[in-house]
Amino acid sequence: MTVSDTFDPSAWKDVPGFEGLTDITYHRAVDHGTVRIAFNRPEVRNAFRPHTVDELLAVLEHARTSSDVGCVLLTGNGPAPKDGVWAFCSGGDQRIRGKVGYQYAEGATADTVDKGKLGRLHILECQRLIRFMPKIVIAVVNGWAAGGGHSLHVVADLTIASAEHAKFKQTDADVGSFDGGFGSAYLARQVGQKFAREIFLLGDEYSAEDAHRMGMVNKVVPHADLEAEALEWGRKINAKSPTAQRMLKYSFNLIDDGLVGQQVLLGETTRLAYMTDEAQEGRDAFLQKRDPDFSDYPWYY
Ligand code: S0N
Repeated sequence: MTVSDTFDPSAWKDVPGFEGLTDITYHRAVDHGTVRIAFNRPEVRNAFRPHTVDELLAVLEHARTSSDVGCVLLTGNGPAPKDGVWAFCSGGDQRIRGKVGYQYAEGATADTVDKGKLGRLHILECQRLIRFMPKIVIAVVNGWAAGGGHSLHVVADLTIASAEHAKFKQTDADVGSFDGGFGSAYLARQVGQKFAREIFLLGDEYSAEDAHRMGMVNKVVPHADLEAEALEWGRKINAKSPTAQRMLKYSFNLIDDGLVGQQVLLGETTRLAYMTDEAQEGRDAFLQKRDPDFSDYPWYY
């Protein structure tokens, strides 16, 4: 099966339960816990409409809750049939943006649509899933990363970019949009305030090499090798301690995530603590209606 010109069908298998996807594709590596999520609307530079975001949320949540998955690759299928141009993602579909009509869901009418869903920016929920899931997310930028697509690469843990086809452009201010969260403020953590402001305020186009020099791309790879390299990064990530990888991700996040970051990291330490005899003594003492005896457990120093 060919989903993209650079997709190697021998390296991937379908994920049961996700056969009906229309706007993205979802695959799992044949021999390790890496999944590949790809925008599948190359005719519009892989722009996402609300339905695309619904599907993205569903597969991200599946990856988050699959205990044998450690790494998520996010990319775009391509190239565009019309002109051969590659895209990672060009952000929100501007033909739909801001409308509050029943086009939200295919088949819905003005009478049947869930009005609570209209106009919501749930791509931000995807950003939060990427940010907080205890897995490593790699943006595999194979072409245009623009607008909300640029923000998705920013929020990913790592970015690998095609030397020939990756292009970065923050178009938000051209179309009256502004990602004031991770897309901008976290970008400034990566490239510094001056470059982040330049990227947003001028809206210029940057090559993979430019983005690497600025510090928002980890590695620039020949286009033909991009997916193989990303898969190899996934293999390396999956070979390491899941606990260590998770704690590292949350430790890196903490300084920018305030109390939520503290909650996420400390939630993981609570999970680890619950596995100790010491914590189990406290639980058992309560259940046995006796005083706990912590005398076996030292005050480590
Ligand atoms: C990516 C760009 C720079 C590529 O330029 P290039 O190669 O010259 O291609 P084009 O000829 O421009 O495009 C080819 C075809 O694809 C269509 N198309 C491209 N991008 C989009 C898009 N985002 N939405 C809809 N269609 C798109 C073109 O129209 C063209 O179609 P045809 O062949 O029929 O003419 C260039 O394409 C570009 O600048 N694209 C727009 C990038 C952009 O501004 N994106 C939006 C930025 N903002 C966000 O993403 C915020 C999130 C958001 O908007 C949102 C999301 C969900 C819900 C609500 C919102 C909201 O803000 O309200």
